[in-house]
Amino acid sequence: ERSTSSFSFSSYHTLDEFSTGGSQRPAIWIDTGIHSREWITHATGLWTAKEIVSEYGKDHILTDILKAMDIFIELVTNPDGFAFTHSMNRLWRKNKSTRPGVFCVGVDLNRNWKSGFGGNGSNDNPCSETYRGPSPQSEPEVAAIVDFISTHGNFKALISIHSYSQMLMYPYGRSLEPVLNQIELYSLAKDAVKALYEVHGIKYIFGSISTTLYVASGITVDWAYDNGIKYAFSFELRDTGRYGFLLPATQIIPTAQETWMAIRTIMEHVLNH
Ligand code: ING
Ligand code: ZN
Repeated sequence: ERSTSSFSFSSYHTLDEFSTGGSQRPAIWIDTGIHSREWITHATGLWTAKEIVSEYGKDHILTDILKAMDIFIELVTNPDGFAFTHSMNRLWRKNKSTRPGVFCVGVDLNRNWKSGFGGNGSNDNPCSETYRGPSPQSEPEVAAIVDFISTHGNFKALISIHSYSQMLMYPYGRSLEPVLNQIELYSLAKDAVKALYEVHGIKYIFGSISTTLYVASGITVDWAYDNGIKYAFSFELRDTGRYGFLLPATQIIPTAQETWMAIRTIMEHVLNH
């Protein structure tokens, strides 16, 4: 049982690995905070890391998962944006990249991925909140993940955590076309949402991104799916808009507890398939 910070991009930008040994075991990726203002996601990821470490050896399902697979969590996926939400603008979403001759700051890191880059539901205007950037993976935050996951070569699941809206979704975002295993993903999402509901009675809706929310191109989970990660999910955590991004601190632990049960359901399925 160990939890190690296996490498870091900067003091702020670290990846946590949970592993019981082996090498290049089948792995599960979780990222939080790709949009800096979605503070409940970082908090949920941190609580999840604590839960994984403290429940290993006690929770039989988690123990079985960790005996066969490794879990990686990137908590602060957009470090510059996150710092800016503390110092200047609590509602900043994008990263903080600047380019010569471009007046507006920042790229939407959930539009900068190669799959469907430039398609519907992304924007080529640098001043837009969904600006996709000049080219696929132009942003170091995205390029680092692409490089890490591709080099590793054995990721089976990817879970990208956003807020808010109370949804659990799978590809595609870029089109209404169903993925090949959409029946399996639908039924797994249904089970995960049920496990979540049983904790505190919070209702999530689920389905593909494009049919549940809206069409969005160049997104993390479409890239994962297109690169062979057949269990690719995106959460939108609490709430449904009363507090939105400014979710009160009293809801952090309940949100993390219920989200964990959904994540655990997904991991258990991945272990058995
Ligand atoms: N909404 C997401 C956004 O990037 C989303 C919706 C999630 C799209 C997952 C695609 C994949 O527009 C928020 N709240 O960030
Ligand atoms: Zn988001």
